[in-house]
Amino acid sequence: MTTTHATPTPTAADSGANASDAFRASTARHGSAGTSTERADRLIRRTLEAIHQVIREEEVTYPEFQTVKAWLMAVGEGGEWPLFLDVFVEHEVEKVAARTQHGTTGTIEGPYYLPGQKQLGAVDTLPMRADEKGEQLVFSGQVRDLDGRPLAGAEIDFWQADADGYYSGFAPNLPEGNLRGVFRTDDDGRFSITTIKPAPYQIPTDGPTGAMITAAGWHPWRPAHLHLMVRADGHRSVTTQLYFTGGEWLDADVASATKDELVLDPERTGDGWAAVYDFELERA
Ligand code: MBD
Ligand code: FE
Repeated sequence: MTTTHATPTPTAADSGANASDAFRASTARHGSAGTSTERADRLIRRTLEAIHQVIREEEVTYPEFQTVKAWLMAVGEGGEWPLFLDVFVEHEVEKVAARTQHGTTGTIEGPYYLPGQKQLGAVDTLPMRADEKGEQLVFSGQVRDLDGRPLAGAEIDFWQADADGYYSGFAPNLPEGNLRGVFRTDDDGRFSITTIKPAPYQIPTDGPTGAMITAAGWHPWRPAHLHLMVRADGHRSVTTQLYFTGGEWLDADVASATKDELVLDPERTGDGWAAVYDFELERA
């Protein structure tokens, strides 16, 4: 990541608080499970048992326990629960959900989706600054059903980081809606998105999630990626991400969210790159 840009470096507290607000606003979208007492008993008990087992087997000390308690408080105070949970836990929830999903492979949504973005055409350019940094990327493809029939009027809800690895709405000094938009496929189910190649993403190093990563000697990086939700009437939506072949951190994603089927192989064009990916949706 470059740190040479003139704008202030986003702080973990800013993006954590914004991610917490975005999550609260999204509960309508995700719904919340009407969990039975039996289910709650089972899940809570098994989670606590797993923690107790680590304490026994690793002979966790009082100072270690108090350190964890202080850290858990800091995660809440910094608004980093969405970030922490989406980086370190969501991938397993997604893999369970994927067991029943056919068609295009999904992966985690992460903490930086914002609904209600600008509606764009089938062949369109993502909203970006006049001087947006980064190499041009034209990302195109087709949305089909599982029988190969094109899905006209399908929505591709698209968001990505900029060439410095920052997301609009979560880092300061980025225009609202920057590098976010909803494309709609043409009569043949096709789309073409003009954008810039994003940079790898670094978990904020100045917050509690970053402190945990440092304490454990891990690295805070995700490979460069594009986020998408693909929706079509009568079909099950898919939430996924696309990566770039040969990209840094592709084999070591801190969020464990890469999958072999989700790696683009862009070709050089005159003034940038072109990548193609088709989506297949199953009936709802
Ligand atoms: C991201 O950009 C992201 O996609 C995920 C899953 C977690 C943190 C930052
Ligand atoms: Fe991301």
